[in-house]
Amino acid sequence: MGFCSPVCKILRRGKYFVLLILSLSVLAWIATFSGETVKSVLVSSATTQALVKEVTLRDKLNSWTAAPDRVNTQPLKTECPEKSPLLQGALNLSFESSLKLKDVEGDNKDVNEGEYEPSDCMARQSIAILIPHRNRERHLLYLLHHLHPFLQRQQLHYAVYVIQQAGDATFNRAKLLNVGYLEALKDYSWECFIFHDVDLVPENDHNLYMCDKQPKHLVVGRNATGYKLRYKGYFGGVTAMTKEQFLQVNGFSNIYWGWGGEDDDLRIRVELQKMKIVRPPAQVARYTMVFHKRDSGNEINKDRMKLLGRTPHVWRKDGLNSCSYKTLSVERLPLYVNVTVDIGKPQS
Ligand code: UD2
Ligand code: MN
Repeated sequence: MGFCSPVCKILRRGKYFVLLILSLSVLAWIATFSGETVKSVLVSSATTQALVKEVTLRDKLNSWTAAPDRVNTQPLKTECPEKSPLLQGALNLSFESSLKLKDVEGDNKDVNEGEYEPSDCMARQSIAILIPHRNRERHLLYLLHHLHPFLQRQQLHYAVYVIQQAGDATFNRAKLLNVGYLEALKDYSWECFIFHDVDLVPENDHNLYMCDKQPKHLVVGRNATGYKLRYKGYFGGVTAMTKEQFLQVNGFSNIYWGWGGEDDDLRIRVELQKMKIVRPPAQVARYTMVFHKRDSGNEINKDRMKLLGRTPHVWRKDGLNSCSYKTLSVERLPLYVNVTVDIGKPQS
């Protein structure tokens, strides 16, 4: 015993030591394994969520009234201030003939596929800018050049959609805007839509590109009309309506081919719904219209007065719910989403 006990002690201690090492490694292994498990559970649940998201997204794409919410990967941000500190007021607009698309892209590196959101605060509204277009590339370039920084100074979450009418049938501004609304909602549930002529450049960034409780008309005045409202009830050029307001009036009419009438038709729809058009103060709601002649393929619509008389009777069945078209392509360019569409031609 006297001889064995120190050896036994050592053996026993050694045993404990080995046991200790063994249990520590088991513990370490369990810890690593459970970490991995948690991680993999998280990853797989994220993947499932992503898949679920994609499935619901696809479902929602089939229905044009509902659109997917974006997966928010951003850390929580506080809401942007009611008045952006970045606003500059009246602007010096330039229309340089030497301006190139590459320059405008270079100036707007934070815009991704036509979309932007402030990095330091949460925008108060998400807005889709819809621009009806055919053969006005120069005007589009000037507008993009001024509009992107303008909207960024307003701290908005926005995306620009250009809706191109394919072919050379008579132009139909209103139907293109209906298409823009339907197509943009497939990307995101935009709460506000701005229907924007390609040749109108805002002169003052206090003219907020946000929707109101009532439909909003943003062009009180422009250079060519001495900055005066053209006539009472005028609702052309640039207008802002929420997703719901536009749905409530069944969007624009689809049957105004050629120049004129479609803006008054929208006003009638708004008035029929007992909504009231609001406008920002005249000193800020100012635009420069880049000079142009009447385009060929957009001749004056001689039927417009007759059509306007019918609006109260037909608005329920002529509009968003009857807008048939064929999307030919959707290109996600750096500064805008380019939707090319076949909207057909006037019925004889
Ligand atoms: C006025 C209105 C406009 C619309 C139009 C009658 C203003 C400031 N604007 O514009 O909103 O009601 O009358 O339809 O009062 N476009 C093309 N390619 C074409 C033809 C038209 O891209 O070949 C687009 C473009 O976005 C243009 C818009 O349609 O800005 C309106 O056409 P316009 O500029 O020829 O008509 P305008 O200035 O009389
Ligand atoms: Mn014009």
